[in-house]
Amino acid sequence: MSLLPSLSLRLLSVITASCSETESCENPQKTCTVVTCGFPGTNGFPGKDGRDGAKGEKGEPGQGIRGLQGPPGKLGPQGNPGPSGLPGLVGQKGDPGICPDCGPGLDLAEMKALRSELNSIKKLLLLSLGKQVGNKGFWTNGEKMSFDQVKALCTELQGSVATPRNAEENEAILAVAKGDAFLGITDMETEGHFVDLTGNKVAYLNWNKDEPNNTGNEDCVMILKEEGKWNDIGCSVPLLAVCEFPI
Ligand SMILES: [Ca+2]
Ligand SMILES: [Ca+2]
Repeated sequence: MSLLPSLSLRLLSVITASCSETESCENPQKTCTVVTCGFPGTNGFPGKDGRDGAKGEKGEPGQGIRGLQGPPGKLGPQGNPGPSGLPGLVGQKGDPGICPDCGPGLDLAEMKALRSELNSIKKLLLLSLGKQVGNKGFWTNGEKMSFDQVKALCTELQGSVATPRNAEENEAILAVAKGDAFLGITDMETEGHFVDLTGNKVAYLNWNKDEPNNTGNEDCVMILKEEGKWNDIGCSVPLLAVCEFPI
């Protein structure tokens, strides 16, 4: 029962608050129509606590004494390997090795005997795999390659590209190659001036009809499998490799 007067007072205060603060209730236009102006009510109970406000900015570091440094943290994962470094300088030449089982070096007679034996083996191989004419042997590996590759192959085998000096050698090369093959003759230095691989002009020639014609910069020479005639041809065209060796 004691709440009734208090409620009336609160209602009165609400209605009173709806009036303008700057206008007096004496103004007939602004006068409340339901309840006449009365005395202001007493303050109500405090409302509930509001929500937490937004997080404030980080404060300035404190001015107190700094604590001791803690122990080091755990070892992190291994990083990716870095790029390779520059190659080092070439070291000095080492001392000659020692071969206790090699015995004393060969004398001149033994060297000659060994060379003779090596030549005999080479001759046997050429006779079985190639063809001999006079003191020359011709041999092929049966593979087609560019002129530079033929040159490199023959040099590696301590020979040179087959170069016929007469009709007999030309026939022997054809018999060994059994197909179109490079000869050790070019006009790379001077167009139309055909020389062997030592730079000497070749005396024996066996050109096919209308050759050499240098069609499309032909500076190398091939032996044709038909009749063994010659044609000048580009040096990069793959042809059979035939090497010659002194016997
Ligand atoms: Ca030419
Ligand atoms: Ca030609």
